[in-house]
Amino acid sequence: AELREAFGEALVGGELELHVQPQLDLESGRLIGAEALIRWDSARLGRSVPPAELLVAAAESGLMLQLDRFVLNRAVALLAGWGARPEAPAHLGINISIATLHDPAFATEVAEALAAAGVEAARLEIEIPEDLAIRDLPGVARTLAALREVGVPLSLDDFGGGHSGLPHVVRLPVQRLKLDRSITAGLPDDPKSYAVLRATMALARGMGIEVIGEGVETEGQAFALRRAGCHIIQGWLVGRPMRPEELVPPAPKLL
Ligand code: G
Ligand code: G
Ligand code: MN
Ligand code: NA
Repeated sequence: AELREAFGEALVGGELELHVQPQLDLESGRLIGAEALIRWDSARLGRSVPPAELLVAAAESGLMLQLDRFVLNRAVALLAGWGARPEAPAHLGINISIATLHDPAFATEVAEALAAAGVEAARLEIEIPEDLAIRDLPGVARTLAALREVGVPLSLDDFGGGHSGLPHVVRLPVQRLKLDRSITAGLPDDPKSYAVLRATMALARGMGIEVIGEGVETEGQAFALRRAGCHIIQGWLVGRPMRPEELVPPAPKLL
């Protein structure tokens, strides 16, 4: 109960922040994107609250929609601040909850937020939690279609992490698959991980979409991904989630 109250205060009181984790294109050597991840240092609780716990507090207090809107608006403000600076990431991905994806009006809010800040729709990316998309495709289909109409790219998060069903995936209007870090963790040696990687690359090629390798911690993992044709990576090897102003171009040793 105290957690829920504290969260409600944090949401209006400015305690929530977005950190960003860089995504590197191994072909061009450029920082091409970033993922926004929520962070909460609670003064009242005297500790930083992990995202999983924060999300439970948001759900239990009925504040998930407000949290998603906060994330949307902060992300759009970050993109506006980065502007057209050549070293800034071209796009920023946000994580959105199931509840919000059931609300077709969300697409209108996204369009309005982008227009108000003068940010191109192509620069904001929306990450769809894989389990949700699979479980309730009809319920989110309208919102996803509306978001595509706005021009926002969609990515399917945690792909290959256990919930995926191929027939569903091919019906989702996504531009990117984010390969789950449990698969990356098995690279380069585990044959099953490598099989999932290859199958994912073949699927993406067939659909004409991109794959991004998540949770990349070692050069061996990056090399295995690249060899399989996956040249966009995210993970500690490239950078930890960090405050937006700390985001810098990748170190040359990674290229
Ligand atoms: O940053 P970290 O790896 O601890 O995030 C843990 C989980 O919380 C991830 O699965 C991530 O998708 C989710 N998450 C992080 N930030 C957000 C957010 O702003 N909104 C939602 N809905 N989920 C988030
Ligand atoms: O589910 P989602 O992909 O949104 O979750 C992102 C989560 O993964 C965040 O909690 C982030 O802190 C974590 N993460 C990011 N990079 C790495 C990594 O290289 N290794 C591990 N173990 N976790 C990572
Ligand atoms: Mn994500
Ligand atoms: Na993921």
